[in-house]
Amino acid sequence: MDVVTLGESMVTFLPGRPGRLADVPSFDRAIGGAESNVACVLAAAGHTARWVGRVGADGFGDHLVERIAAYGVDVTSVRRDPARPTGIYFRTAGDRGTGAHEVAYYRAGSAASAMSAANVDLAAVRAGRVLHLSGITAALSADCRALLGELTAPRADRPLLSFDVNHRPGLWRTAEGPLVLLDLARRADVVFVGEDEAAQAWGITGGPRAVRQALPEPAVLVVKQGASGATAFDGRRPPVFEPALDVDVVATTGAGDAFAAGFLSGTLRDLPLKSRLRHGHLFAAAALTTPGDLAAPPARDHADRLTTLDDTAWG
Ligand code: KDG
Repeated sequence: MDVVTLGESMVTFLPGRPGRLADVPSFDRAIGGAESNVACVLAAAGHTARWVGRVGADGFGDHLVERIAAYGVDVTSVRRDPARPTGIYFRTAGDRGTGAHEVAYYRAGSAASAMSAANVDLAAVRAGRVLHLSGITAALSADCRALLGELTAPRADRPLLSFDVNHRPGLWRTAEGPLVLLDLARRADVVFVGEDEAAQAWGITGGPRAVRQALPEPAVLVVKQGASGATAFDGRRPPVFEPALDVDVVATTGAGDAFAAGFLSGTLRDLPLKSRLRHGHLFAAAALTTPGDLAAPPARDHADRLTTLDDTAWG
């Protein structure tokens, strides 16, 4: 198995038209969940991927498992909880200029929030070359935080640990969120964080180098700089900045997951840092130009052709 991801997936309700949540009359059902998004995109990019999660024994749980499996993701370690529901969420169409949108989560007490080291198959989680986790899971419950603590603890057979900070202030019920996220990021081998997240969570405002100063531990740190691009630090050479593709944004949700999947795809293939960043941007562009949280990236040979275009084609 190339990659295993663990986290909460939700049935997502996408607005039938733009406007405030209060005004949108109908929604289309889709799927979301940062970590299963990463698994789906990696599977679509030709990697073997497993998603580990917990959903209710309900129709929404069936829908999630079936849709994620249809991407080619291994779902054999997903557990069903007869006592708790599958999480769902609604969102509005992003503002065309800023991408800002309203989100309404219905996930408190969800099946996924009951994940713990006692009910998750830890061997299945550790069975990949890469284990991808995100800060969203830490916000779900104390049990989920303890599970992440267990999975990120140093041990000889730990897979390459990838961590997307994914700071969701609206999900945290305690004030310790930023510190928990910093601690988890420090334990990981590959970390993804937005410049805006670093400012919001940790008060770091000096750009990518300031983020690196505060987070020297991960072997690879990727600081995402929104529409302008991303900077990667690997400790072996000067940081590498790559501009993002200039696309007409339909919805920003899921773009960070697609970026992480692209970067990890390049990591699994041992591509140079610049190429990993370009795969990240390319996969993110696919997500940015669709309304849902998830979009399949270009096929591998196509992605390779696009990411090896001359620098002039890349901004
Ligand atoms: O990154 C996209 C995710 O935010 C979305 O799919 C839903 O996992 C989700 C969340 O917790 O917001």
